Amino acid sequence: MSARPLRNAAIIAHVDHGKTTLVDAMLWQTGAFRANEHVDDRVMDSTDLEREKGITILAKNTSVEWGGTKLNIVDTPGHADFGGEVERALAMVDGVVLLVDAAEGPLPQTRFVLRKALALDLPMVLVVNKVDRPDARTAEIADEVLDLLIDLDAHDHQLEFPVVYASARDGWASLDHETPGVDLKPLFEVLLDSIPPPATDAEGPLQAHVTNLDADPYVGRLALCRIHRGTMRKGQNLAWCRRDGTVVNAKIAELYVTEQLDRVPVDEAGPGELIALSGLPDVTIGETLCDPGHPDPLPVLTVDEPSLSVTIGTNTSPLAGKEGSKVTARLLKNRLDAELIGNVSLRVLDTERPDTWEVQGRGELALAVLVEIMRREGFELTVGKPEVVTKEVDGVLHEPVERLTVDIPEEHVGAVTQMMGTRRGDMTEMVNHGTGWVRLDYLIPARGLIGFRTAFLTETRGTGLAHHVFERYEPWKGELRNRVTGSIVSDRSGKATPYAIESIQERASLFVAPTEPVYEGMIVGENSRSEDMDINIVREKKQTNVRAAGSDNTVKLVPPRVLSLEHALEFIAADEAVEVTPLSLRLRKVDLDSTTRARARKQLKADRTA
Ligand SMILES: Nc1nc2c(ncn2[C@@H]2O[C@H](COP(=O)(O)OP(=O)(O)OP(=O)(O)O)[C@@H](O)[C@H]2O)c(=O)[nH]1
Ligand SMILES: [Mg+2]
Repeated sequence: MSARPLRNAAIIAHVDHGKTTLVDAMLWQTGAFRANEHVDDRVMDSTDLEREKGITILAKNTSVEWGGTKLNIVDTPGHADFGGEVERALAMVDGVVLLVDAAEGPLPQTRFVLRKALALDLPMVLVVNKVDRPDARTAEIADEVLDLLIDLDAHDHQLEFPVVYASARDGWASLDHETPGVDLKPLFEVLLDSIPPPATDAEGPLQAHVTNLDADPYVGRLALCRIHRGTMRKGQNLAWCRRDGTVVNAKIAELYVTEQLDRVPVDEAGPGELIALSGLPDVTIGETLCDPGHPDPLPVLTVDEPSLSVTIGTNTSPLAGKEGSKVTARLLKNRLDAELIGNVSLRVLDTERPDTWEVQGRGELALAVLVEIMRREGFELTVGKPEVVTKEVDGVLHEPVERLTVDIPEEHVGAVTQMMGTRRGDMTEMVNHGTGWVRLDYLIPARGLIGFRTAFLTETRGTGLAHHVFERYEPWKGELRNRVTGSIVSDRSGKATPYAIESIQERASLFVAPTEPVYEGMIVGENSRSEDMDINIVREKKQTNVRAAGSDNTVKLVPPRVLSLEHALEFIAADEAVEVTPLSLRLRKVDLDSTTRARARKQLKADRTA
């Protein structure tokens, strides 16, 4: 084992402010790659979905060596829906690097991660990143972070922190905002100076906290731990303090530490190290591993509660079973249970249906990512409309409220303020940067944000930027209507025809193309009016012998609107669902039968007028 000095730091920031890019640069400049080696950008974003979406979803650690000191770095996701990953990462480290984009400044997730770091009283280094941007406001950012700290009730000692200016993309850092740097040396020096080394009680009885899980194809489940005290040895016996309070005897099989991007087997690891170990097949996050003579559990890790839920069930559409390999309720339940083990931000609850579960998560993206991963594994699913998770506080119904920041060109302020009003957003601040862009801050019920993005982009002609993060629970704010349009529903099964599409396309925006299979109760478009409309989308043109054959070809068809999974989930109403298979996304009514739906609509009208 190396007796090198050690530092553990997490990089935290709002989404896209450049965390993973900075880790790339740190790896390059400490010799992780050969000069001529081909390495993809953002090497830590290693899963398929991360590469496709260009965002970090899972926190991951790497290590670099600087001047003889080993620096473990945990790269965290910046998207609000994956905040649970950040909370866990903070449990592994002794300090944080807060990254803030020099042009965008602090945004909602900056506030969230900073609040978590303050609560743990972790020392902080501020890195103002992307100072190369032409619209950078480099000199203003440190003050904005200071304001944010004061707003978050930081203690006096937390208001002093070193500031480093950087361009992660170009691989340099500087202590002076007016002088560009040449490499990351200034950043490394500040980090080693300001992030304290872990407490080094190497002789005390072993105590290690399981903060994450991973899987290895050869040795099975890996527990990722921070060693808080003592030394851990390969093959050693452990007192395994379980979540339920019991203590079990266990034995470490393999022990690994991270060196750059690799997990390296070692015989022992000392206090402060971040390690991975195998040998505990059903270990879960938050458990403690101790010296057999000193079972001394650390508090079970807690993360913020989920605020959004969807129902996920087996595919019950008439087209079920044609495209996926995993279609049974049992397979689905096993998969959801398996997800719970590594993803502490999720909850799975039973519903009254034996083939459907309620899955709660941090936001639409977190839930959509789970569904996307499952469909790639071969699942066919029915996913319901996202609903907020409410709770009773002192007998009063409460709902989650989010902090929302929007950046928009000045000319859209009127339209956006009006739109926020109907969604019951309360404006808390308005800043005009004098650049033609305005920043508006809101507190808004999470319900008001369901389906918000599409409407917001329409209002701002695609230019607006919006970010939100959970703030707190507040009393229920009353009725709120998000979608003003109805659905166009197919009244029978068959294949959509050009003729039928042409006759409806002026009054609706359609989701299906000619020859696509449809079924009774499937949603084939969005009605421009507020009510639902059942139509025959498989209608063939009457053949007459007057017209020339092939006249269908002259029909001018508008291409169908293709919804992504996130958009589909945003779009659907309470009585609608999304059918997900490995190959297709279809929107449908929960109740497919057009007769019973018509009856229900009539009943609703009668109730309203009564
Ligand atoms: N101009 C400029 N762009 C940068 C810089 N650092 C990162 N970027 C760009 O910003 C984008 C986001 O970078 P990432 O490193 O993925 O950001 P992140 O903070 O890891 O994002 P999440 O993990 O999804 O929260 C990429 O397009 C980078 O190329 C920089 O110093 N200057
Ligand atoms: Mg990242």
